[in-house]
Amino acid sequence: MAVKHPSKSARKTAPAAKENAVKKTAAAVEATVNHHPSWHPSVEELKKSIVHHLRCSIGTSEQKASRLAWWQAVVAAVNELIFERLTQTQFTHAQKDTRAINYLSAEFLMGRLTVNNLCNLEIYQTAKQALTDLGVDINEICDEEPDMALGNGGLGRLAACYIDSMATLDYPSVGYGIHYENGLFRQEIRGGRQVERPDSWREYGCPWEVCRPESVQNIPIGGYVETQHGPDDSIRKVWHPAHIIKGVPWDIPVVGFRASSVTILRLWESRATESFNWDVFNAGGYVDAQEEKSAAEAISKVLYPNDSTEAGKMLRLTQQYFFCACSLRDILRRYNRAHHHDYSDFANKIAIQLNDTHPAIAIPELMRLLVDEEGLSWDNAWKIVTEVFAYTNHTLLPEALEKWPLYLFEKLLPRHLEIIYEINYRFLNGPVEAMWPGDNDKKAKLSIIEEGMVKKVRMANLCVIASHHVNGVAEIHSKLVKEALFPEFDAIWPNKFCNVTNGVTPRRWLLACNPELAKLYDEVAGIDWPLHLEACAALRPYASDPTYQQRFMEIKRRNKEALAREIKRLCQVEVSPDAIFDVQVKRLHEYKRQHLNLLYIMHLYRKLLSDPSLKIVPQVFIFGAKAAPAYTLAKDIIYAINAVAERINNDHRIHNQLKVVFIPNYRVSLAEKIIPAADVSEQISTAGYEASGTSNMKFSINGALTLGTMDGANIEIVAEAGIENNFIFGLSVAEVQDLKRRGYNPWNYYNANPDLKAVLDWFDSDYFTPGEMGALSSIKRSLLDGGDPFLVLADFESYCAAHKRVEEMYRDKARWARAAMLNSASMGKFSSDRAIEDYAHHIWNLKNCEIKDSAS
Ligand code: 26V
Repeated sequence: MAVKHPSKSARKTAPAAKENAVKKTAAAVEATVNHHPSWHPSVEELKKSIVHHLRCSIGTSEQKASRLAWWQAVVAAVNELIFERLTQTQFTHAQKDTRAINYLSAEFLMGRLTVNNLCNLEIYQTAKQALTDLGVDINEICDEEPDMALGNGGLGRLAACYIDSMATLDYPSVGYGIHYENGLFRQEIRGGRQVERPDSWREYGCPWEVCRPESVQNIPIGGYVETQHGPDDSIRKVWHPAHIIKGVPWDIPVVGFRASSVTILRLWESRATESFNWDVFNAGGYVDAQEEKSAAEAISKVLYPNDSTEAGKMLRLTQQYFFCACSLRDILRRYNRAHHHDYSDFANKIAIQLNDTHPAIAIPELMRLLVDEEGLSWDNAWKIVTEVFAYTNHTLLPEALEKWPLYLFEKLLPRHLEIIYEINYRFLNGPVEAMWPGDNDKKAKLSIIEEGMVKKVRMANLCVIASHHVNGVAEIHSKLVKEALFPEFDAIWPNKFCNVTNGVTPRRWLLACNPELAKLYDEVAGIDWPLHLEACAALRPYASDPTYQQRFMEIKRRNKEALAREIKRLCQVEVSPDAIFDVQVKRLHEYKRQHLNLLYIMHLYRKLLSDPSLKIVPQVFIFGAKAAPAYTLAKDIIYAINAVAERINNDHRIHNQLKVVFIPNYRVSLAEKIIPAADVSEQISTAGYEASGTSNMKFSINGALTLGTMDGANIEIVAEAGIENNFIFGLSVAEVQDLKRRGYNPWNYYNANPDLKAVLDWFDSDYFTPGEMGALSSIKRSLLDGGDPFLVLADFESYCAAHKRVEEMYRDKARWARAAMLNSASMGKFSSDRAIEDYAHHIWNLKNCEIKDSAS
């Protein structure tokens, strides 16, 4: 199925808002292009291709095919279009020897690819029609696709949005990560509690991925370092590794919108090397050989459900090293195809972004490859390294900043440890000594090595020292990174620290997940808004227009009805689309304060019980959250939400005015159904703790109002959408710092507020856990005896007041519709395209590269 692409000018026009003259709906455009065989397949062509693949690739027939088989056939047909474009993209990049960004991330939370790829190719309607003609429902077969859950939460999903934008904007780019056999665990709720089950996203194979045996890498690990003395007093370090692990690359195509570029996400799978195995095997050690094989394969077996600090340190460091070592060899191999081991141009051609400290080990590994293997001098290699790497910080939580025990390095990566020592020595005796001569306290604070009972390697310090730029992910966060986390580094390198506010891809988070709203934007903003989200501002003038308000709220209504059906199916709870859908979906963590939300729900329930005539706006509180398996309090909070939900949902005294649902197994594909249906977006972290948040952006784009603190990107969101169109409450970052400095005592709030006291005391009863007195007490304990580290009690009153404002505004339908529309229409800044342009211009110094049609 040969498909040609139109010229760039036809694919990308200026922001459509400026071109109100010709406004066509996307469906209309698809309809026209379908008559243009050189651009898109027609319905007939696509049908033919799907049936062909059903028969010849999948080996079944239209009569017998299961939904899974239909899905596989659709993917095979779509891949034909994608691979042609991928080849063309790679050919162009190689021919022009373009500078490229290599995005290193231990996580890519891709979710499902089918609908997204169809939308980015602009053939969703064509595919829908083709399948309808074949008697198949596109939604049903797309629901067959397992999520690629190769990430924990915000950080991993951000990486997925960013590679979508890099491809869309024609930036030469590769995403590098780990081909986990098991992604983030599947969550089941049994008796109200979280149970973790393995997630096997490719149990029946993943039709999007392609194995590339020609690019396999061999990775040394363990062993010892020999120092060899040369004749001229020179010293050579020779690493004698204990094991060699094979890295097998799997490529997943990343389809830019309107197929501008098709780039790749390259994920490394670990395997045992045959040679090693066979030596042992031949010597009669079959069991040893099997063990060696298992150990090697264990490396990419499972994604660590982060936030669990202690377990599996060794394996996690091995994972990080493994994927960085594979990726760097791959980068060097590509570079050397054109440059034949002349590294003078390396930093001009290669940029590497470190997504948090997880890939920090790439720094000493690149030094090792350049110095030990390629024979560069230390100074030359260090110059290259510091021109290549940039680092993004994603959290200020001290317990989340990676520090690896030194003994692990000695065991796994002895040569890397030596290199880290050398980097550290030169740093402390160079810039640090120059700025603070003789100040040993400063040296101890800034050293890559942390002294103590167990010496540790501070990965963040290593990243800051080696990177040309260090960025935070929202204005407030970047300010704190610079001023609170790394002030001395900022004093040494005043231009190193910067901000790139996060963004999300409007293709997945509006075009694909909310087709009706997307259509409305086609109409008012023109069809290019997915490339220029700021064009959606064209809806703002209509925010007070009753006709548009009605249309906007009818779309929301239909999304709520769809979610209500899903909730019925998944939770067996009946909820009314007339109620406010108040949503908090995100990883469970104390700093995100799901328990503040729960306290309010219990408070509201208590009010309804104590005043049977009380009429409130009906409300449905919707939760979705996974807790790290070892995080006991987080799991207790999930249990508490479910226990409270069970009681409230079955209490007829409150006349269905209040419902609570916990949707199990929250993941990207559920987010795509939940977010378009939300009225209220709960973004209630303690100010200063949520680096950015990205679901806050997705909710606003889809017309939810933010109920949130002045934290992370919330601050920038309400600056764009108007604070009066959202519900801001609670202590600010400065007030949090101040209260903590003065000494925070949660008991004061408990004793001063009878409503709060009553709700907290409820946790000690068996009201929500009949027969199990005190089953929820751990939450109360953490908030009182535990000192309430995230100031839940301090913000309770202000949170209640904000909820009151929510109810008031919701009663005024026109006011609400206006606020919802203004939120949605004001999110241009939060497109990941803007974020990637920021990175490209300010950090990567990267130019885009247009991919021409293969036939032209
Ligand atoms: C890691 C850990 C590990 C140990 C214990 C506690 C803990 C808590 C959080 C984390 C996650 C750290 C990295 C991360 O996922 N950050 C998130 O990155 C998003 C994308 O920039 C951002 O929107 C979120 O605000 C931020 O939490």
